[in-house]
Amino acid sequence: HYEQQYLDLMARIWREGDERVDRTGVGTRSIFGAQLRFSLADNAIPLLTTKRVFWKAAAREMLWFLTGETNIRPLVLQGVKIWNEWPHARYVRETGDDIALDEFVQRIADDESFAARWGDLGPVYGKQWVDWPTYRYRPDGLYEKGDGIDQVSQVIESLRTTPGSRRHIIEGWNVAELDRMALPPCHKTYQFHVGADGTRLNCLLYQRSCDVALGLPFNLFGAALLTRMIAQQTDLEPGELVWMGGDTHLYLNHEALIREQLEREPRGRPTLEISRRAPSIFGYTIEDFAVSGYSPHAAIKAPVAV
Ligand code: UFP
Repeated sequence: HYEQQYLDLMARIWREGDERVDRTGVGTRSIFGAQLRFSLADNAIPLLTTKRVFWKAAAREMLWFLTGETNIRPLVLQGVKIWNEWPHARYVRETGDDIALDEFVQRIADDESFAARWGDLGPVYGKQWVDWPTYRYRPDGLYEKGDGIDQVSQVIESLRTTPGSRRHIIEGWNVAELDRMALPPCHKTYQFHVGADGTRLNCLLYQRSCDVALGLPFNLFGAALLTRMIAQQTDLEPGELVWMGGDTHLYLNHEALIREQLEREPRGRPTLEISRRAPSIFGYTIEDFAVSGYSPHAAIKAPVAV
């Protein structure tokens, strides 16, 4: 079963990983360098079945990236909670106001100007993907702002015109702007590749840092969905998703989740259907996506390290 790779990775990290004190102070067991491979052919999707993964949240997040948005408000209004902890932590840190997370999120939803001030994550994925900033030298030696680069459109164009290229890359790691991001990109590089017979689109995701229990299930689904949308837009068949991790870790406070999940058996092979071809990569909506054959084991709750 495709999921066994994930379970094996989880078991190996828990068994053999180096214990490290990480940035969050929670502590991890970690290995450096890991690879997973999943077929995306015939609508196959690397969605975990040993616990319920709320794939719609990952899909909404992916659509949000494609809009170039970096404020959490549109996600909050759709009930997607995955980014809430970061702005909340910053708010508490910078104002000293010890507001509860739920209350903070409610304010983001209710108060647009509060959201504008406190809901922004800085120039994270969406900004870099579709509007990577550029600068021009002026004759007087100063810089001025140039037009932003839409990497997503450029990759689609290059896949269409030079499918054999080895340069189909969407990059999130904008070195000059890392210090303004709430979280420097984890899934930082997506490389696309057209398979030897010229009909299949493969994707390699390089993730520099990976929370295997909570982050990876989302990141795999997101990458697969992005690949499927781009394949549809470029008239290619979905090929393979290759995932590569840098610091690939389990948080020590996820022990209960890990023990529970490793006792479960994968169940069935869900598929992802995209019901229509949107006019462009930016035209998809959540209603265009359906997952079938998904009857996973129950969700497992665990705290996210901020
Ligand atoms: N993380 C993921 N996937 C994501 C994301 C975050 O696994 O999509 F946004 C995890 C990895 C790590 C933490 O545990 O969040 C980021 O911390 P750091 O920047 O210190 O690597």
